[in-house]
Amino acid sequence: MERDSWSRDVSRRDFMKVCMAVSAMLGLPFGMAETVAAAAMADGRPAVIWLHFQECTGCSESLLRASHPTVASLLLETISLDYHETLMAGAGHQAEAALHASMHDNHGKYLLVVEGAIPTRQAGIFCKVAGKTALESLQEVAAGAQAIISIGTCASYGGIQASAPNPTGAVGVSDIIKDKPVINLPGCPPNPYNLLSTILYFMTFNKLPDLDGMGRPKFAYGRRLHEHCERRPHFDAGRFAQAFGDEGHSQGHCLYKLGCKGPATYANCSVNRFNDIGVWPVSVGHPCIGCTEPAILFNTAIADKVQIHEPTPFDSYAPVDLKEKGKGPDPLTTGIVGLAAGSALGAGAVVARRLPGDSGTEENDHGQTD
Ligand code: FSX
Ligand code: SF4
Ligand code: F3S
Repeated sequence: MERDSWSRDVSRRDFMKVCMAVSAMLGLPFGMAETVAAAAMADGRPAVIWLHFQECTGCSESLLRASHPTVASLLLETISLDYHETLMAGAGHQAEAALHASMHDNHGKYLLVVEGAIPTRQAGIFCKVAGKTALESLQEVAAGAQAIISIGTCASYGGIQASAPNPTGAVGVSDIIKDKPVINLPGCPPNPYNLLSTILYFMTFNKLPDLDGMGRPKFAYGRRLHEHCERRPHFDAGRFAQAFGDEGHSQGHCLYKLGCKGPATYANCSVNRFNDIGVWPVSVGHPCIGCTEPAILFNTAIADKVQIHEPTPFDSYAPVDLKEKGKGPDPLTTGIVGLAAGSALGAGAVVARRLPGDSGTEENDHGQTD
């Protein structure tokens, strides 16, 4: 049975547009948007308990800051958010009562969303809510959950709290909970569309989407964002910003030499952008810092270049014309590009060290300084 109206905040038209976007993101066949919409409109919204541990609340902020059509409105009307420490009106014993009522009434059926890392050192005393450690709360609430969504890099892998020397022994949910399905939605913060898509997928098919080896849904984290970056033609042509504010930077050239981690970062930011106004870090001139990758985020200096092991084909934008007057590489570097055809990164890095304005630092074919 469906509800007969959707929402005061979101028109039916915007609702269907979001369902179509979500269906496309999920890689569902054309026409499945209606099925997704029907699942979202069905009675019996899934109960969701949202716990906060060691984090900055940026995941919730990112969700609530989403603009028109409001992803937050869609999400909050699709689910029954029974407990969320920073959003709920209740506090103290009233909040605890709401948590335990939901756990009791929806035992085995609720979704648990965890935001933040879990400290494990000294029995987890570094994070306590309502007299219980994060470790105790997680174990207690996870026991009755149908599935768990770790939102953000902190809940997925420990995030900034787990960076060296990790004084509190912070870890992600899947390091502790082994007997429940756990899906990781890393990002610091993650894109709220990835949460909405995951929940709508769960409501439509009553199961979690396919995951990669790091517990991330393949629909969102299946490809490196470098493959779809709008600066990629510049990368392939060997045109790099050498410093923040230089001519290349202001002309939108590739940010690899400023430390962009896009070639090693699995995420859909370059396609599924933020804030519904089409922005993402690289589009506004900041190198990707690899916020979905635990091995990179807070473990690699922002200016360090990532090693590129498998150059990926560029498949979403037309190649830049290398002969464009006054802008392309010189004939020598063009020749190098030709010789290295099929190895885009190698070509880009080799060309880059010959561009005017380079500091002269020698780089190997993987873009790392010798
Ligand atoms: Fe913050 Fe969330 Fe980063 Fe962590 O996002 S944006 S520190 S991933 O848990 O609140
Ligand atoms: Fe885009 Fe970064 Fe790749 Fe350059 S290195 S093409 S800025 S993702
Ligand atoms: Fe994070 Fe890089 Fe996307 S920093 S938001 S994965 S562009």
